[in-house]
Amino acid sequence: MDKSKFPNQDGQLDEMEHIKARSNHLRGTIKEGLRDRITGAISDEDNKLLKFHGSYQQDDRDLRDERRRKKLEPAYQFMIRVRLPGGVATPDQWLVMDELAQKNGNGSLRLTTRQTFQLHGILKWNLKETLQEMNEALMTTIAACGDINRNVMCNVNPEQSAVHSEVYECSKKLSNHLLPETNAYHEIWLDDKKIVDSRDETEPIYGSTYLPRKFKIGIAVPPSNDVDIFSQDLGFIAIIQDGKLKGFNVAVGGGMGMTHGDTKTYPQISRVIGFCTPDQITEVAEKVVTIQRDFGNRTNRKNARFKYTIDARGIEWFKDELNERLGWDLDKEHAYHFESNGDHYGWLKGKDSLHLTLFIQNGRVKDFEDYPLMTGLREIAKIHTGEFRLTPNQNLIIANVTSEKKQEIDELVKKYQLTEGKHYSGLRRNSMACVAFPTCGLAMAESERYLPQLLDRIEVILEEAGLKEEEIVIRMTGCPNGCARPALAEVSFIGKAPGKYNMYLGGSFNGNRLNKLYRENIGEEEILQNLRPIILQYAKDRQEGEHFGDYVIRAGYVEEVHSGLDFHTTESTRK
Ligand code: SRM
Ligand code: SF4
Repeated sequence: MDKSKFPNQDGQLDEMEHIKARSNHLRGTIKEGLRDRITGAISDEDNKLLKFHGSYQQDDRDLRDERRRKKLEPAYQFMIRVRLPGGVATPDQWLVMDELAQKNGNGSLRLTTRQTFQLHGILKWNLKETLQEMNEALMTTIAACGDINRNVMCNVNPEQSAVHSEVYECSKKLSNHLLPETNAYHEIWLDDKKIVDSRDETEPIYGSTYLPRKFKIGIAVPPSNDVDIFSQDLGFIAIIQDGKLKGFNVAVGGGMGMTHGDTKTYPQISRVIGFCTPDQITEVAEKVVTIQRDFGNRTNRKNARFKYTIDARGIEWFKDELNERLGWDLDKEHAYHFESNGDHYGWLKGKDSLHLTLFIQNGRVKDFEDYPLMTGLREIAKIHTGEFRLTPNQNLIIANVTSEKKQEIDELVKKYQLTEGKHYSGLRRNSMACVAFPTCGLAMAESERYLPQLLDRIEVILEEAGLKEEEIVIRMTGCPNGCARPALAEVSFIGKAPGKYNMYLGGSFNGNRLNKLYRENIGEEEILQNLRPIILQYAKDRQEGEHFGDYVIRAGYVEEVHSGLDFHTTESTRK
């Protein structure tokens, strides 16, 4: 590949750059690899390209050792991620996903932290059929993963229906505008004939090596910051005046991922740089993406995210570059205020209809022993006439329910115990955990399978402190990649090794501040020993309305972190 196309790149281009360049616009040899019946896997190079098609090759890590002992190849299987802007799905689409999970997947659906579905456990032989059936239900997986713009998030907003539809339309517009142009997806999965000679194919926005790294966009509608706008590479904050959408503040350069022990990597919060109108949103997004395309680091993937591109050159450089590419200047940002980054559960009244938000623990939809969640949601999908909205907190909204349908839905909720008899603590209602074991190849510790247990024990302390109802944002991930956005939680745990976590404190309740390392590499007993005195003290000393994350800073447990650049450097523990 021609390195001169990318200025500011010292050193050797990362191998992934060469893979993209020679991939023939993301085709590689995926098609041939799927036909190979000798192995359940595809080649490493195709696996890297497959991400752009919305799928990852994985293996069941619970079975790794046993299969190795038996000299069998790992239990290869694939994860499929749908591209679902704003997390909106029709009841029919829900039913198709449910059926595919039963037929080809592991019998469960995963609602992700970016408002979409994931299927796990798909065998190579079933990949194509699964994608085709999704396609028939008008769902695609293209660019759900890979070095490209991913699923565009959008506030789920059950309260302001009119604004929701407008903002949701913007998220679809952005998502479509930033899709790759290659016909590879259609050829490989949908048996499309080659429409053009692929040598003549172009990618007007991305170019043939796409972006240096993944790219994420979200739209928030204050006062809700459910999309965690400050974690996005590019965020739009809706400015509503007199009930009408006036435009968006533009925020750039957020991101959560880091590597343990590598202080050149860090989570970062985005910065608001100006304002644009709804008509300008795609132009702004496109220009921002091209700046990352041209200046992002293509030699070191660990420093290739957009946040590093901006931090390396400074926000003023970025603003000038953007204004120059736009040919006009962003307006001055407008005032805004966020209250929380969580969801509001139960029934809420929109403009013309009703919305029911259900708590889905860690986004896992399956039938549990005494809790037939998947069956219950399937029965609701069969009668529901509105839509489903997957929330950025891994929960689910049965949206746009007419008053006539409400009773029927209530009966199903009761019959399948979807909320009935479950009184979740404020902590659990505000919890998230990433997938981690057994499917995630990068997991260092359990997350989804462990957090509920840890919460049981923290809830005992909360009960003792009289804080069972207190809303505290708690998040866990199995490694520092940050898939449940842990750096923005009031309390978080990031996996280091089996049963061992780093504990962070001091994020804000509305998601506008990074937290800080408090204790390193601790197990469950130490977690509880460390948390208990802080929680008891908080119950005694907190000021009126003071959130836990603010309290731990005021009380001196951790320093406030103002920027990701200080994440590793401010004093770690004062108490
Ligand atoms: Fe993630 C990689 C799961 C949201 C940062 N993420 C992965 C992979 C694909 C592991 C891999 O590369 O082999 C995980 C698959 C696990 C599995 O078995 O399903 C994975 N990420 C997830 C999901 C499913 C977590 C969940 O519990 O919901 C989320 C899917 C979102 C979606 O629908 O698109 C998910 N990942 C996130 C988020 C949160 C967000 O985007 O709002 C982040 C932090 C924000 C950010 O990007 O900065 C995130 N995932 C990462 C990273 C670190 C990127 C970095 O900057 O260093 C990786 C690893 C990588 O890219 O190298 C990663
Ligand atoms: Fe896997 Fe790490 Fe993401 Fe969790 S945070 S899903 S362990 S990559």
